[in-house]
Amino acid sequence: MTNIVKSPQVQALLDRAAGIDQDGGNPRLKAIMRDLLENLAAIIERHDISEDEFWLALGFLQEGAGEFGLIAPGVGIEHFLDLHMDAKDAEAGVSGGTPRTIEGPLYVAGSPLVDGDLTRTNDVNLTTDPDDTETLTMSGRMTGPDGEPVKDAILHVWHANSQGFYSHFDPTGAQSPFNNRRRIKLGPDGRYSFRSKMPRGYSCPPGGATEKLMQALGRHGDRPAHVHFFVEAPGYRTLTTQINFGDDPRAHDDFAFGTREGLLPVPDRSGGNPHIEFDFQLQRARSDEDEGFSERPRTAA
Ligand code: MBD
Ligand code: FE
Repeated sequence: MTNIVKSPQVQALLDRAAGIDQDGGNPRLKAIMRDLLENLAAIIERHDISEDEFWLALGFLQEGAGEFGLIAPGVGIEHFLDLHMDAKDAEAGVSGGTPRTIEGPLYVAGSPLVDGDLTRTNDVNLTTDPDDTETLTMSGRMTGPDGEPVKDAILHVWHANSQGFYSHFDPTGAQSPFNNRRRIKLGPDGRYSFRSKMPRGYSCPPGGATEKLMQALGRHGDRPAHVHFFVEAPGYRTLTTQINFGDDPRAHDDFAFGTREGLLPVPDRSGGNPHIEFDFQLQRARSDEDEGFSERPRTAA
């Protein structure tokens, strides 16, 4: 195996390419680019990557750019971001509450904000398109670190329909905007309750870059059925999470690595339709930033 990455010639090339010898530019970006390029060079050397292979990979990324939001969870990096945030929390002595898990690429900002204060309403419905599958109901409590009810929370919910498709991203064009998407404004008691239609698991678009990559890795591109949540509330840290169904045999076989212990409630089917009781526990915000959302670009409609 050749061994040139650490040579003075290549090190000088990497320094210059990352602008290390220039005053201008963004110092953080320069440091990260320097590392990225050196690691890329080391991989080329370690695997003796040919010109053909290098340009094939670049062409794949170029053509698949529209699916980067799907490739990131598919290769486990979105989950790694969670593990990294968990590790930083642990280091800072921050713990407790409902586990976070990946947002995924299919949130749409601006969904209808509906009254979910259970002293005023008893019917919050997420599904506005006809769907001939079981009704799913979900309810529970939103509490803080000391078990206190969280006041005035907004619970964002989004999930697929019975075909595994999300509104705004449905290749059949069948769904109306914001089907299975709501922001539910809770009352002072922190209780929530909604009804919806049972989602099916998601599969990557057939023939797309993510599916091609998964096939080349000997993997599949499917997610088990799941329901996504953001929880925001004054004074508390915004939570990004999801649930899977604890009785779903495929719950642990997620191409996007979103499944986590603590996020696998088992539906109660004794009343006919599945009902899930799930309590959210939030951490207290330590800064304004904690109360906000990541600046990830999101579809808005
Ligand atoms: C999804 O529905 C999803 O939640 C993720 C993370 C990736 C692809 C589809
Ligand atoms: Fe999803």
